[in-house]
Amino acid sequence: MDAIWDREPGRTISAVEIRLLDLPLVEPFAAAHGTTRTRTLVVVRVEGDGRHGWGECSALPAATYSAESAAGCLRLLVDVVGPALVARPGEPASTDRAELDVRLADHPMARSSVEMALLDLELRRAGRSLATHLGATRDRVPAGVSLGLDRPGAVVARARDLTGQGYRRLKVKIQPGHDRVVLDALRSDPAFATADIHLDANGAYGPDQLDLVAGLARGPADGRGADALEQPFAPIEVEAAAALVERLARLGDRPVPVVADEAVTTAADARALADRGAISGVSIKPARVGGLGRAVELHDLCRARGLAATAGGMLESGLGRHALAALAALPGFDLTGDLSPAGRWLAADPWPDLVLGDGHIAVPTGPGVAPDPDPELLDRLTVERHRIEPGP
Ligand code: OSB
Ligand code: MG
Repeated sequence: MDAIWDREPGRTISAVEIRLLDLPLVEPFAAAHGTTRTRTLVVVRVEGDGRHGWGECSALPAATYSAESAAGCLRLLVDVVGPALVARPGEPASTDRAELDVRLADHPMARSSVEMALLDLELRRAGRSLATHLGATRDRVPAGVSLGLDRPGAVVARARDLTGQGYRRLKVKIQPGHDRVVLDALRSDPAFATADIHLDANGAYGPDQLDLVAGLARGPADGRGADALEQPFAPIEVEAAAALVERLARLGDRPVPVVADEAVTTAADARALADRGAISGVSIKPARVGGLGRAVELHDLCRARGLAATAGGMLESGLGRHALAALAALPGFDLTGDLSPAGRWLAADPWPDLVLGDGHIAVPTGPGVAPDPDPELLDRLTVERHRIEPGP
């Protein structure tokens, strides 16, 4: 899977183009880690042998969810990674994998974008779809959608609209003071009494709130609870997470999964947390974990360790969303993921979007990761453009 990083003789990258885009949102998206108002987004285009490939760096406009930001990734990609990727005359073509990995070690989202662009180029060359390359076993995946923080009544109205559109899972953002009341508002509506509802706290709870958090999960005593709890505690609160997993396990033989998002960057993170009993599932986001290759590695790890897996989104453009849909078609994703078209939040997007139909997202079958963006819209939404070619 990671072979894409290896230097292949004769396969050179002749130019790298890095763009900073400013994509308008349909409306602000609020979560415990902050509110996203406009989708500043970095994309990477690699060129070689008369072909090209596109990659998305899904870092958010500000470093709120993780330590990476779009602006920070842009600098790293423009100043360090781009120049390392292009071949210089008289020098061996392109940097080798180990070198790039060192440069990108602390920037999984930047790494993910480069990997996606190189992979897109290779897959287009081979006429192969990403889904086939990753080992997809399904041609469509159930659609799931994430709902930002809002007043309970507004969340219910939003949920009604989204289930009407066919979404099969609602991932509802929560934070202290905005949890039970939202869940109760949903569950007391007959439309959502048995709906698949996940709660995502983005680490907003402290260890002293274990009782409250545990009380949000569906259990024998509370049929109105949630079906999954995503990142209730901050990543460092491993003991609280372990106590939660243990407490939920006592409630029945099909315990509500405690899904790590921010707490897992690497497979080693997931192994360590699983060893301590502090997770029962992982939201696998290609961007957060450093790319699609590592996402597949985590998927395999989840299967081997009996952990639930869900494909997680980062408010990507249609490009990143195409990659997410291909990944989500792997057999180990047993919880419905963040599988919604980018048009759910982007008011304008140069990339073709995923298609929602009959409560499912069709897994893309075309060559490469995604079709090409609309060049005019791309230029119109570009705020910075850097082209890196071999130096003299
Ligand atoms: O915590 O899952 C999260 C978006 C940006 C950063 C973090 C998260 C999210 C979402 C949106 O919840 C999920 C999506 O892209 O559909
Ligand atoms: Mg999350």
